[in-house]
Amino acid sequence: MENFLTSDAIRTLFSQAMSNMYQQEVPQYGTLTQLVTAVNERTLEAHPALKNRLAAADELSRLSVERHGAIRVGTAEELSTLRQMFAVMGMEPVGYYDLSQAGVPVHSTAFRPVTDSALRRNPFRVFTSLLRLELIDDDDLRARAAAILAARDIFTPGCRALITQHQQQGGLTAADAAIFVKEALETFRWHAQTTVDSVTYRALSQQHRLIADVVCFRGCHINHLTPRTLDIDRVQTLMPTRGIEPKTLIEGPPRREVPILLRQTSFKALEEAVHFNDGTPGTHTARFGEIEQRGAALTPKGRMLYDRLLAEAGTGSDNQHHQQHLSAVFRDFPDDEETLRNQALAWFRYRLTEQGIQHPPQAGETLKQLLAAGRVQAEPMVYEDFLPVSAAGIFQSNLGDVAQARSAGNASRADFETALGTAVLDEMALYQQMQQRSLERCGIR
Ligand code: OOG
Ligand code: NI
Repeated sequence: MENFLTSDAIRTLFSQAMSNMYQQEVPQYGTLTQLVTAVNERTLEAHPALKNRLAAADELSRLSVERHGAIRVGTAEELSTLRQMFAVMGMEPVGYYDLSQAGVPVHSTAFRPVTDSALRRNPFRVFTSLLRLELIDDDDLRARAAAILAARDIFTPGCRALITQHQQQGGLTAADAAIFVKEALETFRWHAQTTVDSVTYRALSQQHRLIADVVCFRGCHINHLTPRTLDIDRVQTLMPTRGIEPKTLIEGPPRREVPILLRQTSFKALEEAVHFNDGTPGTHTARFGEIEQRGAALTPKGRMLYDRLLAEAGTGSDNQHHQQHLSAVFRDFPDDEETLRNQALAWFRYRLTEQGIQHPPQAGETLKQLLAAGRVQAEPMVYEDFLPVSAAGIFQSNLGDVAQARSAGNASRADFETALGTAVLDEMALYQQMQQRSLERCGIR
């Protein structure tokens, strides 16, 4: 029996290699990561209670390795091969995101680990979008884009071979895993040379800048990597001191006592030099930097309340006012753990305290009694996914600020799953199972 590396270990090698590559490619990402690390350290020093609870929930160690990235692909074959590539790293497609309602001609999923232990080790996620060529209204241009995409292979032969080998053997040795990581990285590397001439590039770009970004290159370059901060407001304020200009608004919920879901901000995409294959020079704007602050995962009931309040708040043109307004609107969202739990607005992970280990739950004792007696403790679960409205805001801030309306709400989950080659997992079911299993581990049924 061969000695295989765990998928957790391969994922960590890969996310580290990706981070190193992106740091070389986009130095501002390195600067932003340093700022996030500094702010996280200060936040932990200033809030020992936060530090203790993160440590108790075994979440402190994952913080420094935690990242998400984003990529965009053009064909069903590319998407399904990516699914198989990410499977080697223990990452599965979770959730369906329809961005067409925001005028972005893509639909997406998030590849991420799904088990408690894998998430604790390294929750690396990749937000992956599939271009919807059917939303290009010019017939000739659509056919041309499809032909260009059909002629490229964004995976190296070595990467394809190791994916197959993994499927056949059920694992990879450390030596093979190292080669796999190196080969897989090639898919996400930046190419300054386009596969098309300047006329084609411009025609596609005029349809939608995203279309040119997906169609005109040899690979699906990683377009951002996002470290997790414990204080996004502070990082947003400090970004200009490091020469980084943030987008105007922080996306997502307001600052709260008990953070919920996901707050995000980014800096604008860089205008980078490219060479068209007719020999002329030009520029392309795709790659940027982003940070996120993660909070509690919400139940469907909590999520409905979030969506309603977010829609009610609308957007603003000034972050300070927008945040104040959001905070006012979100007064209707309970902001203490007990109420969030009692009203079943958020998911929780339960564990036995020292006392609970000494006096384990007996048949007939209720969860409420055990919590009151301090024998069981509840921690909100971290939200591991994304938010479509925020994602649309991030996309748009990088496409020039004018939204290009495409098709108002045109979800096509079935088409996406056909392209992917499998159904996406339901994130709510995953949280529910994690909560249930934590209760069972405590001996509560
Ligand atoms: C993806 C944008 C969405 C997020 O964090 O919501 C995203 C993209 O621009 O390709 O990464
Ligand atoms: Ni992102």
